[in-house]
Amino acid sequence: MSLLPLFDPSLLGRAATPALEFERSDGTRLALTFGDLEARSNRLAHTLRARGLKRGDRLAFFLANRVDLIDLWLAGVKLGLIIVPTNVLYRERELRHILTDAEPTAVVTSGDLAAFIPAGVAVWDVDQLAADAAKQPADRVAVACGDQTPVSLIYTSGTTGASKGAVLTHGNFVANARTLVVDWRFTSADRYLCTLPLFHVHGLGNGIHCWLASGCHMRLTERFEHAKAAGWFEEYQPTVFFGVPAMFIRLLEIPLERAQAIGRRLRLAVSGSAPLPAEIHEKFRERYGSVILERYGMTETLMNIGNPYAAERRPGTVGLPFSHVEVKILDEVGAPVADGATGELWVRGTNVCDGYWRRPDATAAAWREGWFRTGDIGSRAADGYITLQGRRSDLIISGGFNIYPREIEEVILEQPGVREATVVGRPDPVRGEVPVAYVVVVADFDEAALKVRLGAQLASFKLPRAYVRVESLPRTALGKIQKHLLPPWKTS
Ligand code: MCA
Ligand code: AMP
Repeated sequence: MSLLPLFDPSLLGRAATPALEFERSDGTRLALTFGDLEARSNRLAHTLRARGLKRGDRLAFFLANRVDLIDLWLAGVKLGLIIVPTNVLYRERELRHILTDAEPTAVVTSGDLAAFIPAGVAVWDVDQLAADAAKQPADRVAVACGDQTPVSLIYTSGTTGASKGAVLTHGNFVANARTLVVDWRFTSADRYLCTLPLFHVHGLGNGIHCWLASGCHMRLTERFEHAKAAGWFEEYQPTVFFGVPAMFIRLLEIPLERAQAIGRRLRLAVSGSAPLPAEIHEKFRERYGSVILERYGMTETLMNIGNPYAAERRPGTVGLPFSHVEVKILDEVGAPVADGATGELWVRGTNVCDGYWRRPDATAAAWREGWFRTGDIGSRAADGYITLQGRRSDLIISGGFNIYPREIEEVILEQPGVREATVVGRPDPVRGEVPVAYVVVVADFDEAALKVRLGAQLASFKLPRAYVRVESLPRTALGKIQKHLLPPWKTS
């Protein structure tokens, strides 16, 4: 089944019902019905078709949250396009890799962001596209798509450093959304507050799809701004909120009485994308009277494991496999581990994509007989609850955004005066982890120039919080850096 029949009870069946209120960072708003969304995406689909796009073509976007992004996603679904989301915080270097690999016909962006797009890539201005679309008819354009039809190429690094496009199909997203809507008891009466970025599967595959599949109401913001969060919750009175742990940590700053009033309306708060400390789970319950439901997913697999809606939501665990997912935990030689023992999680199900874009080698390394190797390490308790304990790779997750140290190390090593460099994650009270660089420098090293170089080439969340100078990096006899032997980093 394609995504469109999942959305049609809302797009067509509830056409006159208010669907969405979008709030820009400047405070201005736009309210739309489901019928408006249907018409806008049809007009855009006509425009995209007139610009030559056809089934299977890639179309990238580099945009902050805005309604045009939803139009683009729906138009892509209707035309059988493969939409390539990119993180709005990326800079030219990061975009170049994705855009070279995905070979999209064009990248849709806004005027303020266009300067970051590498030369040689066709750039379509989002406002121009919308102006063209407004002149098109509103009748539906739809190309036949099925379970296996790719709908998105989302870049992720898997268990290795090089970013690869996970080829997600209509069937993958349908399986994910159907399960979440049922398990998390979405109804058209819900009010969902979406502050997550729509270029990741958390905001897109969970947020947008649960909203469209259930026909509930959504308030979308341009981004999460913690200073505004209390006001958003109080005014909108959401029944559902999805966030990364950094957002829940920020929400603890809201005064108790206001938090209690917000909590009385909130029937479901879901955390994912990074580990939620048990202490935050508890503090949120105390403050809001709401027990966070923590779940675990990946770009390649969408959602795999989650705490139950109607039974114990156990702090520090990610819960039980979703109904469409099988999970096995294997040791280093590939044998299943006993309850309580630690191993690597493998998953299988209709949610799991079939492979990476044009990377048969990486696909063969990560998939085996339909099972996907997650790179996440964990254990299962006797009653089935799964706890994650870390990853096989040295991935850093900061505020829910993934950071691969090697990418930062490469840019640092391009700086004159740096002889050696390594980057590790260090604990941070809000973002979970932040990157810290350890550098071995020669006399003419210029730290200020290095910061300028990194700021120009990497997304802001990847910039090291500190540069610790060391005489040498601890290495094994074979020359591999032993990150665990690096001296601790002190904040002050
Ligand atoms: C942060 N910034 C942003 C955004 N988020 N800019 C534009 N759009 C955003 N969404 C920038 C800010 O401008 C600032 O940049 C810097 O990042 C930090 O902002 P700050 O206000 O200090 O934010 P914070 O309170 O630390 O919170 C950060 C955050 C952000 C809002 C929690 O990290 C975030 O949106 N995380 C969501 C990540 C996510 O959706 N991950 C899902 C991955 P400057 O420093 O230049 O001023 S999907 C996944 O992992 C799997 C499948 C799963 O399981 O879900
Ligand atoms: P991504 O590649 O952006 O899809 O990130 C997926 C990774 O995020 C997973 O492999 C996990 O390491 C991590 N992750 C997602 N949800 C959780 C969670 N609830 N607890 C711990 N780690 C998580």
